[in-house]
Amino acid sequence: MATLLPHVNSVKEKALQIFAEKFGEQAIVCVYAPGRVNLIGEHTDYNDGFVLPMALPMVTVIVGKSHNDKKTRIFSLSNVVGDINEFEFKAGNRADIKPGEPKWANYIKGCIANFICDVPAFNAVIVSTVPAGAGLSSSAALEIATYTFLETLSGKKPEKPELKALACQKAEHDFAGVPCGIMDQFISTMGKEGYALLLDCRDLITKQIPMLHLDNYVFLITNSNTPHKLSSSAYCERRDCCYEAAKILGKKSLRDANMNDILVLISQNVSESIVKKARHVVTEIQRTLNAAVALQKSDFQQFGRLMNESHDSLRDDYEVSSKELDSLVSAAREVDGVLGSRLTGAGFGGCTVTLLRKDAVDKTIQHMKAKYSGTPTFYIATPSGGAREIS
Ligand code: NG1
Ligand code: MG
Repeated sequence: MATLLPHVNSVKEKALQIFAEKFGEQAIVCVYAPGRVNLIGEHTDYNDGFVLPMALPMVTVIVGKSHNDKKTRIFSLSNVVGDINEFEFKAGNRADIKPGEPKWANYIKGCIANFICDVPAFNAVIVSTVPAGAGLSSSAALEIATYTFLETLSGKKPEKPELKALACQKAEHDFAGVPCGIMDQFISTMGKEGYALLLDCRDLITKQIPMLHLDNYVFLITNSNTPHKLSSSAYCERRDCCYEAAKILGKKSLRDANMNDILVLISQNVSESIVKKARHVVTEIQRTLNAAVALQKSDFQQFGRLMNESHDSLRDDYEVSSKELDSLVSAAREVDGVLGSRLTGAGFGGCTVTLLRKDAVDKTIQHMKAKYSGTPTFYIATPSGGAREIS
């Protein structure tokens, strides 16, 4: 059976109750932001390419209230937080806020530092159902939830939602030290119920793709429960390879490269590793565009094929899969009714996403469990809405 996710309202009730116990009064601001699953378009965001994620029913909820003394106090209940789940710091000039320990608080501090104005001190409780380190964007959910909380608290919003996503990406770069692309913050902000989001990471133009006639099909997320280590050098190394390839080709980014350019790299005796990384990016950008067309046409067979090709390219060319992810993907593909399966997120661990017929869900889960050496968790991914205030 797939794990049942609590409804956002029950997460909110829990957060409100903890707030009342902790701070002896009622919270008045309640917001949430979702995690996401990327359906296709992996390691393309920082290459100015296309991505096709959807927002999940997994959410980070923040409830709180501003007050007149000088200290902001945050209490967090999520699996990201180790032993220290309470944190306080001096509110005031946002330019004075610096990253430090505990690490989880840096996402929050980074958002306050990158907000459009100074905010008063506040008390807050954070409760999240987005698993951490699983490639489902727990970090973006925390950032976007924080930013949304600050918007509601201050009554001020940036002119465009893009600026919110960019401010949170900057928080992740500067405060968490993760040089991530823009996909996660965008989908957590702009997710729409029933839609996937095609995002052009070059000019930040978005297109909502309706997931029509999905009735008989469903996306299944499988958490390998082998956490990925993102800030680990592997992500940065891949990024540097791509930038190097673009530089050799005299292009601004690999978005401007095509298969001929891959041949150019080969003819110039560029290292095989760089050629393969570039080839993944070039082919993945095209696959993502093709997948968006297939989804729009409800051509799920084609969508599934493209998911399979994406995984194979991530495994063989980009070299970011793991034996756990490969084994989950192979097991899924063995079941009749499965149209496609791939790793999702940065790789090295985390989750897979599988497109399959609804009536094949139970036997697919059973088969994947039987074939997998570890203990996986399963979630049905329904396309959900982006961050908002909850009244
Ligand atoms: P995950 O692994 O889901 O956190 C990371 C990046 C994305 C993107 C993907 C690969 C972070 C926070 N996010 O996602 O921007 O580059 O890898 O497609 O690093
Ligand atoms: Mg993350």
